[in-house]
Amino acid sequence: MFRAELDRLRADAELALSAAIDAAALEAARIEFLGAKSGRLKAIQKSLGGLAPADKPAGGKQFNDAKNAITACFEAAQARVAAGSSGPAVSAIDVTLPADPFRLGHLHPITKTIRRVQEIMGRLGFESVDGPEVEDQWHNFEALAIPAEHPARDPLDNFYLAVARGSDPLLLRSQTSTVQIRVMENREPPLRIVSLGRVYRPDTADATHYPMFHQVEGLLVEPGTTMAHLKSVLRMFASSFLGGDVKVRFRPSFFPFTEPSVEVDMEWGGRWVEMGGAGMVDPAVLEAVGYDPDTVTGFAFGLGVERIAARRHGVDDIRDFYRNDVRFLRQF
Ligand code: FA5
Repeated sequence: MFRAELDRLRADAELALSAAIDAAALEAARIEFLGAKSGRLKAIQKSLGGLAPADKPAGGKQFNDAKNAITACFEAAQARVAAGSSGPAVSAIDVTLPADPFRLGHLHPITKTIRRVQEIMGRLGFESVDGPEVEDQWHNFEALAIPAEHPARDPLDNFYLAVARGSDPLLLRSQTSTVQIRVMENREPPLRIVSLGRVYRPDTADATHYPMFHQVEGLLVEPGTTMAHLKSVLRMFASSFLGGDVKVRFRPSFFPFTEPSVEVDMEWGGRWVEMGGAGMVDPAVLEAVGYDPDTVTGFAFGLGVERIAARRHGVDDIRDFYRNDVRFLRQF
């Protein structure tokens, strides 16, 4: 009993004294434990008299040890408070304060857009495939019926590399239509593929242009395919991606590798914005990859990923996707 009480007293005193952060707290602890009249040590000293005579010598020694330890602890606390230290490390940490928030990162909005497009097109049966960003003239132009004299091949409109394959300078691909060719060269119809990736053009950056951007390319080659299938797939994609109320418009246009060709516009903030091009795969392209244009038909489309992402999230300027301002990026 006596021993247990003494141990508890000693533990309480050491805790109170080492946690005292100023002279007033130290004095309060001194009075509570070491006070000459009603301190807890004094009270326990009185109970020594109640011990059996045989236990008294051991009890007296235990009492003296505890008293010396508490006194030493008091002197150490006194020196610490006098030196202006705010207390031992244990009292400097307030475990009741809320922790620093742990910031989690997340995917870039363009990466999220790419995954969402892949998921929607996947549900329509389109398999996702990749192609290289460094391309040769055949896949970027010639197989797509863009001959050597075509203005689209102008060095001012492309990022040609100082590296050539034979006499053929390589370039950073200017469109994902290259992947149509790569897939058709290696597979037989029927085909439904979608390819999302970076393309490069020396365009001046503005609200709807950037020199590096992403395209989503779709290609379907199946018997009996018509423009009606193309329009349905694009409308279905637009309403899944942007919401049921989006308006889609098809304007007659020209691309060397589709015939007939259309521009695909979507209404954005009260005005129509061009999202991409599309059309029925040109027989010359089917021939270039070794298909028989008399038995095979298909459609293809290419949309700007930054533009559809901007339309979806109400972003006015696609340059914001690449400014790396976390206040902007955190919103997605
Ligand atoms: C093409 O690139 C064709 N390959 C599309 C195509 C594919 C047509 C298959 C027919 C069949 P165009 O150059 O129009 O087409 O570019 C397509 C889309 O890419 C544009 O509508 C636009 O949304 C986006 N785009 C073009 N240039 C930029 C740019 N500098 N920055 C951001 N987006 C761009």
